[in-house]
Amino acid sequence: MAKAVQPRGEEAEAPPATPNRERPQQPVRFEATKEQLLEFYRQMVLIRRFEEKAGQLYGLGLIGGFCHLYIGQEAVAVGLQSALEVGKDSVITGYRDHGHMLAYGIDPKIIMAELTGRAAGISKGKGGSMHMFSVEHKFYGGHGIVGAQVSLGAGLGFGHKYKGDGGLCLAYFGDGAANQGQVYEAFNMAELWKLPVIFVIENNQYAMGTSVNRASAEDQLYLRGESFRIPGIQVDGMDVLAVRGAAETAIEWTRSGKGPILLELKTYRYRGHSMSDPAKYRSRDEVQSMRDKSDPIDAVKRELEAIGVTEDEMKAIDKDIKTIVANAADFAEQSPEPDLSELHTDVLVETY
Ligand SMILES: Cc1ncc(C[n+]2csc(CCOP(=O)(O)OP(=O)(O)O)c2C)c(N)n1
Ligand SMILES: [Mg+2]
Repeated sequence: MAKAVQPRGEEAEAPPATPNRERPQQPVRFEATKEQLLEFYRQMVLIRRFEEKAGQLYGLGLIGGFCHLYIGQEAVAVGLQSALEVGKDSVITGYRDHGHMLAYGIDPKIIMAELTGRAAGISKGKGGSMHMFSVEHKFYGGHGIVGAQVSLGAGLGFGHKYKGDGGLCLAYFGDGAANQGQVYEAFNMAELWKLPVIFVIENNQYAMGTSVNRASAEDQLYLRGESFRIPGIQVDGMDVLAVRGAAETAIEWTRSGKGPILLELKTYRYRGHSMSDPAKYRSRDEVQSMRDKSDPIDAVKRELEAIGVTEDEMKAIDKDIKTIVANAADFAEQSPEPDLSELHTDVLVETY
């Protein structure tokens, strides 16, 4: 016979929901060598300057459609992807994807050319900002449907396990996407089948104009995997060394066959949601205060200073990046648009 429902407050004390579960180690902040730290700095400055330039080109009408910038979030992609094995592991993300491509060492010229819709672009100029893709790097997009990349990421993880290729999938999504239903179906399957997937919530505090606290009953997003037995870790996403440290822990967990893990990266986007965001939902002071107190590039600069890297050495990197970005913009402006015949190619998914 079914047990009568107990009135609230009178139930016997519940046992812990998930007893005797193994938990990952608390991550330790990564101890980077001077070379590694300089490389993190270089990549983060590249992303920042690239995105600023993309914003300018958009303003000039050279980039059309949607364009979501990654400024403020640089430490996330750089810290996480620096720990992956390019070509073995796969990466998938949403539409805010330029930084993830750059962090993978993909040529800024062909990323910028994609933004301006040129044939030399990484998706042949037909994907644009939201649909960057590189089979060679196992970088599977660039997706405009909020949350869809999470299910696809579980599928990529399934592929790694099925083929036994030793790879894992890093599936990024936002704090807004974390409230999407399919995310939890993907979580369930991923844990049930112990898929090698690192789910990464880039919590930049806003989903378009809605803050996390307005939209999320549980705003500690790293807990969102708990009911699926997926362990979660909250990470300072403005500190590239903390991010890299968390990546090490997550990779160790996932590669050793323990199944998925969830990382919540606390970060912040400085610019609007997209280029057409009037930004009425937050104050200028809030943004300025984040820039002043928590900027991820300033933080790496301080680390570099502490180990004796001079201002001049950093300026030399900045100069180099300026040239790389200027060349990428020139290339993206001058290279030809796709041929009209390309209108009818790549429309359906083919073998890849
Ligand atoms: C299924 C679906 N619903 C709604 C949208 C419209 N939309 C685009 S971005 C976005 C907000 C997502 O925010 P978040 O996941 O936090 O990512 P962020 O933009 O902050 O990187 C919404 C609602 C969409 N693209 N797809
Ligand atoms: Mg967000």
